[in-house]
Amino acid sequence: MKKILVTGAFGLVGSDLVPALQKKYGKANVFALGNKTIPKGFDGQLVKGDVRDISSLSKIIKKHHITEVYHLAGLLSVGGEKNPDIAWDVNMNGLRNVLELARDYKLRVFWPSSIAAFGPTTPKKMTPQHTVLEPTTIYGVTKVAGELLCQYYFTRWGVDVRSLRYPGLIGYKAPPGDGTTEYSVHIFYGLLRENKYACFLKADARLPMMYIDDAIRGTLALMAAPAKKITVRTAYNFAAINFTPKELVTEIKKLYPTFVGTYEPNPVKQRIAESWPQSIDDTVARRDWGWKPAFELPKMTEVMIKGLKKKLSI
Ligand code: AKB
Repeated sequence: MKKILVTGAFGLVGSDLVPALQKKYGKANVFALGNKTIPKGFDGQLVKGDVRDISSLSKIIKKHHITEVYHLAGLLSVGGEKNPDIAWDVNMNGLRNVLELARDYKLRVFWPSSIAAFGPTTPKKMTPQHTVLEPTTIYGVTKVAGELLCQYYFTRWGVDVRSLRYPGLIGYKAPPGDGTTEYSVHIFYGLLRENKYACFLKADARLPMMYIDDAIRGTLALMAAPAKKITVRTAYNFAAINFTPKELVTEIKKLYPTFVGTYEPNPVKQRIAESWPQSIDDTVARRDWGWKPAFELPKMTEVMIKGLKKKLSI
């Protein structure tokens, strides 16, 4: 039986991934590693630690006979610009520690890359799998370096590490993180709390996005695929939908006609958004391990509102 460790277990991805893994493999076999933000009433196996500390990670892996790691802990784009040193330390040293332990203990690893690996010199529309990677954020730099490190550990040491370039992910279980695409989560809190939201990006800032259920399904499918099917050992392009803040506001207004969406672009966040692609070509993921998204913008909007209303008891 697999024994799974999830780092960053209580962030946007972890909050949905941990229950999905618990359902698939049993609560006894999934260990959620949290550092600071551990929600009250978490139902599962909790371990405490910091991914920057290789000896505590090693003890956890040995003690619980871990066979697979979903290494999600890391800073996002906006958080990274506020503190580049911490972003480098957590994102790079955390990943390197996990890969070192994966080599020693023969672990399979999932690590998320991001559309942040791309930059202003990357083709913006239907960005291909293999293309220019010249990001302008420290977060993006850690994603490119991380992708290459994963590929290095695979080719040099045979570590079975797999990765996806996540687009902006939208979910309601965890509070939104300190990222650029996160306006698409904040907007639903604004809707339900005040019936208005001032977006920190321009109305026409088109970005690749995905509902969290699609992201979790894709992540589990990638990890379950036979190793011989995995032809990309940096990170797969991974796509579902793309929209602008204005298009999201329009979609929300179909359900809540009095909702007011305004635009107050923040220069740092807008610059980051402008440096990223608008749409992604995920042909290689579709071909290699059968990726296919299920959520379009209208369905995502409906499900987000329903889920968040329940969470906020509205
Ligand atoms: C961010 O905006 O920083 C993240 C990402 C696209 O990786 N959501």
